[in-house]
Amino acid sequence: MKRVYIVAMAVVAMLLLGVGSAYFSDVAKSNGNSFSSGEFDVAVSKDGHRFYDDYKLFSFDGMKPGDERIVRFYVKNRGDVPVSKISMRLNVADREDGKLSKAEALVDNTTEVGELSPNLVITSFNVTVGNVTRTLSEYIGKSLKDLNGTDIELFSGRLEQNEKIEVTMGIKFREDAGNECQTDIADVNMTLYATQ
Ligand SMILES: [Ca+2]
Ligand SMILES: [Ca+2]
Repeated sequence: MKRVYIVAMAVVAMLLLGVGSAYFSDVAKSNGNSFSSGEFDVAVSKDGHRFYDDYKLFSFDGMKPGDERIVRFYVKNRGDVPVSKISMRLNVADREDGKLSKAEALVDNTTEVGELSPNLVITSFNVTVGNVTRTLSEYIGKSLKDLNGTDIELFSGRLEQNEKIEVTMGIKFREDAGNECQTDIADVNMTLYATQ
């Protein structure tokens, strides 16, 4: 058994030497080559048909505790270079809408800062590409305030030109939110980062 092994090794070594001592040669030419850069562009859409570089996706007004809304949007690769990763960062700012309401004034002593975003909670979070849906369960149960400034990876893989992803987020106004949230506004800016 041991001998067979040694013989085999010797054959391999000889074959390798043979490759190094070949005398064949050949020349091929290639002229007129060039590099050009492709376009790298992602865009966002509310309906999945018309896409924009900058677009307001939602405005939910007059919400009351217990209300739930679905945010749905699409991100498309509009360029001709494949996208390998898309992430999203939310920038959330809380403000009061003018002066405090009567009931609010009794419990809210911060007139400049609103209290809404800690009371808006993610109830569902899905990303669909083609017919595959992935749930981003690690963010469910977190508030918009918790997600403020966090980089959320929406997609990783290969998104070709004109392919898109669909993102849906369920957001619920906590049932136990207090009067300090009345007439408050949470401004949400969303930035989508795409990587080649
Ligand atoms: Ca306040
Ligand atoms: Ca308030």
